[in-house]
Amino acid sequence: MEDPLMDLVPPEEYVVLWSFTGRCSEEQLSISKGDQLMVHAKITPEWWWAELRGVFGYVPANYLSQGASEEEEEEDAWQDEEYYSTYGTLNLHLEMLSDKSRTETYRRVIVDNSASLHRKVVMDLGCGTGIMSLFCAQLAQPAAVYAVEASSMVEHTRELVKQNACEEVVTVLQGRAEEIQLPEQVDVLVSEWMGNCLLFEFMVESVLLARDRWLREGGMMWPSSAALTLVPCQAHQYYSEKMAFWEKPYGLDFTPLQPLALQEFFAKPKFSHLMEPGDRLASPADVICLDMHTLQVADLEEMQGKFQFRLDKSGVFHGFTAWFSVCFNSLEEGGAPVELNTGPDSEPTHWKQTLFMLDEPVSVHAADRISGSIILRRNPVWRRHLTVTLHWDISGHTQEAATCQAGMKSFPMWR
Ligand code: GJV
Repeated sequence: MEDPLMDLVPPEEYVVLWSFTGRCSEEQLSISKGDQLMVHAKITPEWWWAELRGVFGYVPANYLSQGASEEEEEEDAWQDEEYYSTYGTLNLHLEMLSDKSRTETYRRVIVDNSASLHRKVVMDLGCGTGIMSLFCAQLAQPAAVYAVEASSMVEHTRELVKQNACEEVVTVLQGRAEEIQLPEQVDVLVSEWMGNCLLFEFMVESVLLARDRWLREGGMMWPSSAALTLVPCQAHQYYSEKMAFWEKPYGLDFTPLQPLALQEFFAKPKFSHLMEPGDRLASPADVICLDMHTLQVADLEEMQGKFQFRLDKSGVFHGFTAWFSVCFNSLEEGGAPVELNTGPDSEPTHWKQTLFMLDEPVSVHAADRISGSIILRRNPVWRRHLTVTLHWDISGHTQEAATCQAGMKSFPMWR
């Protein structure tokens, strides 16, 4: 048989249209709808040799596409129908409003800036039930607040504005921020757009587009900047619940299920993780910083950050924990900024933290160094999704020699 390497072409990126479960015995890959993979060789018209998250195997060619083209597909790529319908019921609004740390921070920003907001024009992008707009109208004296909301919640928002006697100041506009028309430019654009790992959902794109259309020159973005923070950590409890569990349940050896467990529990990041203070192996570091006044939509396609941690204790390196913070600059020259931090040292928020588990835990020692990079790649088809890739090098010293161990793992969020 001919060597398949003979057919090598430059690898090409494809996206998976339908999920497929491969057979290990035939060297096939299991792939999920929306996965991005690299095709290295088109071995036969039916079966291509591809790489997904560092693993090679055969995939059925007719399950792959080189990207969305038709308009209909593009709309679906934002999953807007599904997305906005989840904001049409109370559930998520209740979760956001019950998050005191989040909601009180936005209120604090308005209170601290109430004098400067006098006669200013404000846009509240994705106002939901209208809470920020109501804060503005009641705690400051803006000239106007335009509350923009695309979900059907907007019908109730109008009523709430009336009920709280703010209809003179607050105008509720129904529609997507990308499409609505405002009667004037605004001085302040306020929005609560942050998702898990900061970018998930990519509502930030709507905010940037609205900024470029409606924020007047020199206007203020709230939040004004955002940062993603990372720390190498232990996760004994999660590891034992999902992976060590199979070692001896009821005295039986279930370890053949561990590869399944790896795929099912550790392939994607764990949202809503609460990192215990004792689980961190080093001091956290900001790896990606965004300036909301200068950030461009094109920048969102790929963001990269580097890190170098020096471990302050020995333990087990199970993975990385990530969270974000945002900062609201003062409208007054020299005024103090307000920060909202979703990390483990701050008051908990509904975002909690995000845990990225390695495939295998690594024993590490105080003074070891973990350096590397994080890349957030936006999914080319599913525009609200992304893939997070972590590269790391662990270097340390034993009495005899220097040691070094490298690793890499990609995590789809969610597709
Ligand atoms: N235009 C109008 N409303 C929007 C848009 C948009 N482009 N995008 C999101 N929303 N922090 N991850 C609305 C959405 O319907 C919901 O009510 C709110 O903004 C989401 C805010 C929290 N999501 C987040």
